[in-house]
Amino acid sequence: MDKKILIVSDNVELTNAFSKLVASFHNLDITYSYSYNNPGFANSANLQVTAEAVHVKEQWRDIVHRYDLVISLHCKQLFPAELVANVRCVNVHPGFNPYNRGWFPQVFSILNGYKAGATIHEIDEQLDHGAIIAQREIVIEKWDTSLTAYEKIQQLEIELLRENLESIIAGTYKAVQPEEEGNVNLKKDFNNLCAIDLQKQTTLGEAIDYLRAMTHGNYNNAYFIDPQTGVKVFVKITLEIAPEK
Ligand code: 0FX
Repeated sequence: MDKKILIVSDNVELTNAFSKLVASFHNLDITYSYSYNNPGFANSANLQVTAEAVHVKEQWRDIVHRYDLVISLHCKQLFPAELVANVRCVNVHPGFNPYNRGWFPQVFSILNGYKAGATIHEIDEQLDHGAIIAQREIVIEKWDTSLTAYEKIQQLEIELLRENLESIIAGTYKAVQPEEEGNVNLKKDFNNLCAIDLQKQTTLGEAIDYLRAMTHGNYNNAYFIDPQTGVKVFVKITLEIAPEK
């Protein structure tokens, strides 16, 4: 009988990569889905699969009934306890658990120096917390921004998926509980980071680290308010490695 798998994702690139990886597998019945509050996902020009909206808190009974396995590829919804207790749920996470679990891990790794990377783990009731199936670290260089670190992490997530997909689907991996609880950052922690205190005393090294942590392509993250005019100004940094002489 076909194994029924639900993919829940709010990340188009990972969804497309996953669909390519499973193309060579047989006896799988895969449903792709995205968060009910992220309708733009389904209309994304790049999306290569058909996907339906899902509200995991409201639909957990149906999901448990219908699927043998749920895989989250950056699903922005928290899985309820009833869901994770009744069907095997696996998460692909853009961080090196248990360090900087939660929101935008590489941003916090640039700031606090904790390990960054990708982790595939079983989902339990806590955020990015369950037993680890596979993980690998990336090196964050002094010239990396949030974006360049994130690009490395996303490639690593796809590699880890490629290497472990068979055992994830079959459930034959040996998952290991993280040795520590680590630390968690929430969306509000990131939002708090965005406001620049113009009076804050720091070293230039720390200031550069802060700005590269907040620089992610076109996103407007870090900002200050001009005290004279009240104008809000977004700040990004450009880092360029000098050519070798
Ligand atoms: O999907 P995702 O890469 O990851 C987030 C959480 O970090 C992760 O822990 C969770 N498992 C997942 C479900 O949700 O987030 P994103 O696609 O919204 O953002 C990707 C990167 O873009 C982020 O790491 C930093 C950057 N970014 C994003 C937003 C929305 C910004 O710099 N500013 C922003 O406002």
